[in-house]
Amino acid sequence: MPDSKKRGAFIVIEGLDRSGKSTQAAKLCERLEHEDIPVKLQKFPGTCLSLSYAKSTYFASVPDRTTTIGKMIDSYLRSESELDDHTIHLLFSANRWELANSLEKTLNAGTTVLCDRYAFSGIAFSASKGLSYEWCRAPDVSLPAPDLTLFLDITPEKAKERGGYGEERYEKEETQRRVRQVFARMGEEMTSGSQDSSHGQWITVDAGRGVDIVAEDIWTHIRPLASGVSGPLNRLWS
Ligand code: 2DT
Ligand code: MG
Repeated sequence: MPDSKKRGAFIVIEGLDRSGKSTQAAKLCERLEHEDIPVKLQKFPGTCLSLSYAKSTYFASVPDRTTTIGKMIDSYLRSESELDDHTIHLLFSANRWELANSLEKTLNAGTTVLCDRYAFSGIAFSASKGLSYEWCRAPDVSLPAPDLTLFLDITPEKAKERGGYGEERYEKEETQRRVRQVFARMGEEMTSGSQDSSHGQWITVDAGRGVDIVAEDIWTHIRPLASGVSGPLNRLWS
């Protein structure tokens, strides 16, 4: 049971496509529920989902990019529209900002939030296209910062073996390889102490292993946060 004086933990799961984010988020949700920890799943790009909705719809891979901005992003990812790289980057960030207030309220009400992708995907995917890393980070400065980010690390080769990529814009081995390089840079910066700690803790998890082994590994990092967090929410990079 969570401590009523504490807020919920803000946990982000990041990684390449096919790294197992959705599978692990589902397992983690179930485990937290089993421990009587109130938990909500949030997906970016997308909207906030209750667990029952998540179980019935989200994990059946139905796109949940339901806000007005989410719909624009969805159309871009499906190559149904073209947008300048800067423009789509700002839309992804705007999608986080439009959901930031409700996210914060949920956390302050004592509910743990599990977030499938966040600002780190924003930077990794846009910077991999050649946009400046600093420019990519700027619009997400001062968003609610996660307490913990789990980066599910997998090689693009191994990810591809898991049934291949889908049809969306970034679901190509070469793209994923470049994105992984930016994630690696981010991970180094966030664990080296060369930056302030307002981005929360960053843990790299070897996601090339079996589902249950990865889930157990993840749980060891989540357990200390499961009963809630005492301090206020940090702001990303500020
Ligand atoms: P899913 O496969 O998880 O639905 O993601 N992306 C995501 C960005 O380029 N910028 C962002 O800020 C976010 C959150 C990653 C769809 C794709 O959108 C990319 C893959
Ligand atoms: Mg995808």
